[in-house]
Amino acid sequence: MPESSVPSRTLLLTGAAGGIGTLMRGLLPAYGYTLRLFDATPIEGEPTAVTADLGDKEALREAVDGVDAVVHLAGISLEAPFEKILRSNIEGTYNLYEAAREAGVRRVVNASSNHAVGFTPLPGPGGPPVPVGTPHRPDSFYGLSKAFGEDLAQLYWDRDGLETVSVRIGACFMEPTSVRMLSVWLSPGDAARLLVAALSARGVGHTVVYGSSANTRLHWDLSTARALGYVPQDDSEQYAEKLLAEHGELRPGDPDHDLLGGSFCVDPPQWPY
Ligand code: 15L
Repeated sequence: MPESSVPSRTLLLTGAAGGIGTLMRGLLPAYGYTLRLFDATPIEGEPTAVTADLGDKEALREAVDGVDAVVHLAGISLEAPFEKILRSNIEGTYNLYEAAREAGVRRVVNASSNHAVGFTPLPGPGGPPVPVGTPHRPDSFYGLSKAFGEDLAQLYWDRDGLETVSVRIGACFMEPTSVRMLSVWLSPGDAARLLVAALSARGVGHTVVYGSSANTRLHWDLSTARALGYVPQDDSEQYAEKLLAEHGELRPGDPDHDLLGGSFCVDPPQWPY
């Protein structure tokens, strides 16, 4: 496996106007990165941001030109009709990888999701955490597109030597807002730390990691993320008392208790068009 280059410094950030993109725009520059922003939605106060969608191959070619790495957050991040997922997440991610390959970009950090493996049963108390090698079991067309993205990344590594860290993100928000999120929460600060580790580690080939903080109620294996140098600093447990008082403990029979993707398995939230 070839060693990757020195830590990447100029990044293309796709999905820069989205929830995680907005948080990372605020946090990544402090780590010394220069960001080139890309989103289908114009970003106020960012006149140099590229406003284009992932179907625009020419815009993607220009956007990747000269960058050291890509942090790919763009796309639909909830459930949607298959045709829309196909265009945005499947064809769009392919277009991005093609542009990156042609431009000789060395590394992509790809936003995958826990919903690529959403139908995986959760371990009971004391059971082993879910490993990254667990088979894909998408819980939605959205999760299916994330499973595709991981396989696409593997192909571009095996065939073209383009490295990727695929991050199966849990739920990245300022605070957890449900009992399920006590397990899958990724604090914004830890998200930045994880991205920096994924950008800086050497020789990643295609590595899949779960993306969460060091939550007391964690039920997946963070060891591949830690092996990149990720040292999470947050734990959702500080919010547990309040959330449990509001919602109660999860019980068997509730998808949030039984399945990794929780309620996405039965009623995935829809992308707001
Ligand atoms: C995701 O992949 C979604 O993009 C995000 O909005 C959350 O709902 C998260 O999963 C989750 O599992 O809570």
